[in-house]
Amino acid sequence: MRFALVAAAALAIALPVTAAESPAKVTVTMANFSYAPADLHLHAGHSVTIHFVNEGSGGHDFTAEEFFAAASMDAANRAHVGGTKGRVSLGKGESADVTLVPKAGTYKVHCSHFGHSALGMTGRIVVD
Ligand SMILES: [Cu+2]
Repeated sequence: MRFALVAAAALAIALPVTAAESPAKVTVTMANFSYAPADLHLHAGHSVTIHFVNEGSGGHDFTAEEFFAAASMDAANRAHVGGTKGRVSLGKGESADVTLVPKAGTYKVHCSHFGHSALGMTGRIVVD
């Protein structure tokens, strides 16, 4: 039984993934007090994995209610963005991946921590 599981796992790893099926990946880095990149450009209708990293000295988040609400994603990814909160919250040094299919539009991003957006923690997502 154990061998069968290992064999199945090895097979899964060996299966080729075509370029069309593998989602694009982008990284968003949170810092004190900015996002890099501040302007995220995504392709409408194409699956993308957004890798969020918090390199700041404290907690930060990526709040984009309209962007996440408009995007298609499965339940697990929806949970990563806090459901209807539309927010990826990370403690210092944490990271998280969210895979979704974005909808065309221009969306605002901000950090909901007190005072952070005033200090420059804002951004924009352009999907076209
Ligand atoms: Cu912040």
